[in-house]
Amino acid sequence: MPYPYELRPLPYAYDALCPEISDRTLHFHHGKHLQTYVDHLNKALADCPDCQKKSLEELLRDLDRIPESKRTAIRNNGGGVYNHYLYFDCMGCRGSTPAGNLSQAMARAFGSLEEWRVRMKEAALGQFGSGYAWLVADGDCALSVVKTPNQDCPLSQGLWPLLCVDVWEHAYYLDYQNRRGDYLDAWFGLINWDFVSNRYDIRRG
Ligand code: MN3
Repeated sequence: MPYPYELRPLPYAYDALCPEISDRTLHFHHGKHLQTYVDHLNKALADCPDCQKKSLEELLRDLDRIPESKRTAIRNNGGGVYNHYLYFDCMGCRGSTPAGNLSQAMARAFGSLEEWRVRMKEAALGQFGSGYAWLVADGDCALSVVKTPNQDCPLSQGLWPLLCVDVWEHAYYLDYQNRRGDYLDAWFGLINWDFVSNRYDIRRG
């Protein structure tokens, strides 16, 4: 994904996540909200040739190496692009379960998939205001659950994001209004575990 960034299509149709997430929500979320992050990221990078040469991952991993005048805009809008692509990529496969190495690592870290769900929901409900809950791997490929505010990305904390759930109200308000917990319960059933398992294998190398 080099500069200038473009809005990547969803990996499924806008109505693929119905009824849990409506096509109306996805149209706004992908076509409007994410598009705005893409536009603002390009604007922030327009007069920073050094930043343009780096990948989005590199930018977010090393925010301290970005010129100070650009740092906040790239943190917010670069995170906005990266986090949304991961969020959308991690959905769309009902009935899948963690496979292979990821399944074993989850058993080590959480005991069971059910226990992971409890912790993930706790993190997502506990994120005050806007943000995300994440399944992440550390440098030793050990797993944990973290939450971040706004568009902050775990890459900036030296963690590798495997899976995230967006708990900004724009992700669920049209379908669930204030019921964030109901949205989360539905989201668990939409996870594309094959994608997440594969992402973990890539991280392990
Ligand atoms: Mn969002």
